[in-house]
Amino acid sequence: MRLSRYFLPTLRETPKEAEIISHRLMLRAGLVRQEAAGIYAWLPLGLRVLNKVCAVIREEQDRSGAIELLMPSIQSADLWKESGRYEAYGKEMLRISDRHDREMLFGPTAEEVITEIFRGSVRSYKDLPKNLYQISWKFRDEVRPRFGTMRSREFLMKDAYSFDIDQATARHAYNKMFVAYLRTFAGLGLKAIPMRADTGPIGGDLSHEFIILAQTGESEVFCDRQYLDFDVPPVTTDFDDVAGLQGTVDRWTSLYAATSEMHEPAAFAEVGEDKQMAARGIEVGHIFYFGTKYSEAMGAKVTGPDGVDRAVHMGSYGIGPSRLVAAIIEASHDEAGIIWPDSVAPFDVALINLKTGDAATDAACTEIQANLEANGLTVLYDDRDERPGAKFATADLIGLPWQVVVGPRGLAEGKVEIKRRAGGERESVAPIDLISRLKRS
Ligand code: 5CA
Repeated sequence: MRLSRYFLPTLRETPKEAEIISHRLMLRAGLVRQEAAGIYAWLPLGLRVLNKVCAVIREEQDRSGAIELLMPSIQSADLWKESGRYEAYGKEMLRISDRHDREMLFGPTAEEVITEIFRGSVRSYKDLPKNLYQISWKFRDEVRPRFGTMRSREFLMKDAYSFDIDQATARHAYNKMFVAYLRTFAGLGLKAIPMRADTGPIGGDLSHEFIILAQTGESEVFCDRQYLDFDVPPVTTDFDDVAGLQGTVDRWTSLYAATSEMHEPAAFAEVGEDKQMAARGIEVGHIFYFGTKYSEAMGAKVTGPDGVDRAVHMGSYGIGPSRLVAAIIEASHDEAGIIWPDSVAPFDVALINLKTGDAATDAACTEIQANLEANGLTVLYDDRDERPGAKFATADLIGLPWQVVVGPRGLAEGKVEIKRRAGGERESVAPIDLISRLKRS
């Protein structure tokens, strides 16, 4: 993609309304634009990152056996009256009436809709277990939307819902998501720690929040620092291995880790002082087992092997992709801008032409772009008629993992320069060696 033809409205000034670094950088780097309080447009560069985050999430959901579907964002209030949550949810729910004065709402989550789908289609224990997920926009009329897409009113959520015949199999479904989440956050270049959590309006008694440590995080967290060195379950993990998965979850829940709502100072005191960590964190995922809370209220039953009908055991499992984009920036930036982990970078390479208009330099850049793209790398080619300083600043700000710098002086010696955005290391290479160099790491 040529930058001169792209849509990248970067800002030179730091927007005053943005309190935290990720919000400032998302606005400055032209990733998002606020359209109303807590409501954002995703601009082309931001959308590429958001899509990459979703791709990593999908890959791990699919690997664990979950199945994707898509539910409506506008839901009928009747379903929520059945579950008893219509009144309970309060002002956070955006209530709408249609032209026939029917009560509708913009879904803040989808337990009711998925339960309705399930009860309409599944009758027997033989159809279980099932885990169905979607990635879709949710709306919560937060009192204080803030920090950009970190706590917005409209936000993207991956929400999965598991259905099982009894508590033991539901536990396995919970463990599958637990392990899929560990892999997902690692795949996004993040260290997330599962913490015992409060269940809030979702309900249930078994719940973990996945927290990323960051100074600007909204949650106060207390945990054993040894979690930071734990190995993430490998790609070869067998999700059908009940005992194996339980072992992994047991290990990842063996040490102290709790958010402030669940904090027990006496238990925390038993963690050796050198291992105690009191920090701030960002909640990027939240999983719940809530048993038959919704299935009983809404009549979602299956016939068991004994011929007797029983309410299914359910869990729900959320991740916030739009929040994650901000969280990744909180975890990975410097004073010049964003540093994207490779897995979510909007393009792999920023190709910088130091002398746009110079025939030889232009030709070399065009050829390098074509060559990189032919080898599967995505390239944002800065062909604008700007000074090199401005191009370097843009490249650092938008944080693509690699910069390839092409100028007449280097070309005269048969070289271009590569810079790794993360560490800032520079290297001179012949254009022909670019591919092998960039693919090596
Ligand atoms: N139904 C359950 C799980 S499917 C649920 O709603 N869980 S939740 O309330 O914890 O939300 C799931 C995830 O969505 C959170 O972990 C967070 O990553 C994201 N999220 C929640 N509220 C917001 C918000 N206001 N802005 C951005 N992301 C949010």
